[in-house]
Amino acid sequence: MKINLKELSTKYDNIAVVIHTRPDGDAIGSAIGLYHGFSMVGKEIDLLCDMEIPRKMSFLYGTDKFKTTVEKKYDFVIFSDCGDPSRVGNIDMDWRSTKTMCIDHHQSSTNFCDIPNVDPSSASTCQLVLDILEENQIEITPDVANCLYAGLMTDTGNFSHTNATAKAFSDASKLCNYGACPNVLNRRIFKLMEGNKIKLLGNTMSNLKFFEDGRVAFFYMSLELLEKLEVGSSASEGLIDFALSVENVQIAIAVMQSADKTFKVSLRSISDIEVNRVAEHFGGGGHKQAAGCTLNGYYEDVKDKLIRQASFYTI
Ligand SMILES: [Mn+2]
Repeated sequence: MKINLKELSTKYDNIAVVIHTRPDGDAIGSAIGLYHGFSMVGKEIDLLCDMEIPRKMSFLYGTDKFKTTVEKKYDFVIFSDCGDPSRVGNIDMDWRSTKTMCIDHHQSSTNFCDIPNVDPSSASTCQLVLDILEENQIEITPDVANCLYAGLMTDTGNFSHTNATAKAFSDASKLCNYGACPNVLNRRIFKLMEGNKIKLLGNTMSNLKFFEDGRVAFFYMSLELLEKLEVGSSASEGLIDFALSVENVQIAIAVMQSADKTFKVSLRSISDIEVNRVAEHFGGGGHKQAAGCTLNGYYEDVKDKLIRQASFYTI
């Protein structure tokens, strides 16, 4: 057994699982899976995320367990679905002086933990957590199965990206056997949209710009627009997939202005185009078909730089 939950829970007093900022289903689901695993061996651990769990995901069991601030000193910290310590955002802890472990599947994962468990061949971190729970013979309840399924579902783009492999489907099947409900999760996570988000969708898509003979699609969400439509930063999630669904588009780029005036960039690509290399050029990272980075400067410059870099990868 690679990760023995019982052993860890007796060896360490205060254990925390920390996930990346702007948490997605995989980060949230994997952390809750770990919380469940530890609690089944009699250990109460803390879950940390620097912001509130997005409303879309807050129906999932266990999301009320997350804390946004660090209140104690931990002697063991697990970074789940988090390829680099900078991704934890405002979680303020001296992780360098504690024992750390990673459970992650990002290609761009940096080797910063004492105990690395990084498997880029896995479509989601939730599948790695599923393996850990099974290895530790932890009973997986329907609630926990739903959390893990939610992560697998979001990271495979509802089983539509190239990482939706036979393994992804067999793990999904396992989770269904544990009681996960794909139809409920599909509706809550992929279908339901808040009214204001539909407005944001309408606005961004009607202002969609095309470059490189239509191979690159680009849209921008200013802080002013987000405030006018009264949508939070998480409302942008998923909109980029509409841009990528336009015929002939190979790379979609979404730029969102943050409250601190930096530009948060999301990138998506069709198969064979490694958009993580575009993100990495600007100090970001991610997966081949879904990546991101943060840029500073003037909007027009940021836009030009991104489109120029993306153009190197179109076919
Ligand atoms: Mn993930």
